[in-house]
Amino acid sequence: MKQKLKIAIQKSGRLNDDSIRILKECGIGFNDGMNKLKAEAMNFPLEVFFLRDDDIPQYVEDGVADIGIVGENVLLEKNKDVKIVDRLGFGKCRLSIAVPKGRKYKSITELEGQRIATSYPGILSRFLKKQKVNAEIHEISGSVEIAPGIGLADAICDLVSSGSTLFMNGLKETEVVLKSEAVMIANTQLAEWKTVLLEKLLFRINALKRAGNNKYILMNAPDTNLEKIIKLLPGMRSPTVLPLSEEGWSSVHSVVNENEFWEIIEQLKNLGAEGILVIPIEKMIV
Ligand code: PRT
Ligand code: ZN
Repeated sequence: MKQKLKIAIQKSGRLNDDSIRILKECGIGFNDGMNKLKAEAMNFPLEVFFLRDDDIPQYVEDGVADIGIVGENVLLEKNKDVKIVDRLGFGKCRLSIAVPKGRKYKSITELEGQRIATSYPGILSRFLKKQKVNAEIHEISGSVEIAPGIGLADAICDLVSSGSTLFMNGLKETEVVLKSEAVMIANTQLAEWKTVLLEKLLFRINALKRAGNNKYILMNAPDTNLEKIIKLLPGMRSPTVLPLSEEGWSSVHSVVNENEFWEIIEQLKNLGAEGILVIPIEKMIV
């Protein structure tokens, strides 16, 4: 039997869909049927384990799985000996402290001696220690946001994404303890052949990430401003320039980074570029 790399992903929950999607977009197909513990990939030597996210760091540390996809918040809470090999750009959230909306709050020193409910006692206690604040940490496993309302705590420390859960429970965010996203973790002592497979996988993931951050753009440009337009568009090596059948105009193609995108479009328009088309890129290999 061919040797396989073993990856652990969340069985169900917020990271499940995106973890499966990223592998599929890397060309790795598998049956992700319900109630399955594991699946064999069809076109990559990979075995996929479906687990609870909380268990993934331990499985990777022990080498039961070689790699795994997990929220950085879970990883830091579990404090296991694994390494982060890539940040995946999904599952973004922050771990924040929140207090009742009506309470006046100026600084973290006001939490001295107070009760804070959280499912992240490890991360929170390290954070408070750094801030030189002594508080009573109450560990609860779910529905943390109701703790102040029922008199269990004065503040909470929980994951936030849109902020609507805090809002609905009459709470306001006061400190960001951690910014988190899904990360790829790996066992620290992978065999050479496993490292080779991991590198292959990361190469594909990076092609996806790069593509997601870039757009392919095409436009008609007046030849009079062609040089200035080309200077704005670095492209992969340099932009493609093709003559239009109408004299004095060219078609220019290039790749533009999302962060600079709107600024560049403005400048292109000012230089007389017309018919600008922007197209998503599926994969980008440099
Ligand atoms: O069953 P299993 O143990 O595997 O899953 P789980 O229930 O422990 O985790 P799950 O699926 O809820 O979340 C998995 C991971 O998704 C987390 O560890 C984070 O890394 C990431 N993530 C991203 C989030 C959120 N955003 C998020 N908003 N995890 C939880 N939330 C919760 C938060 O706890 C709060 O209850 O959503 C609520 C707040 O959301 P907003 O949008 O109202 O602010
Ligand atoms: Zn969990």
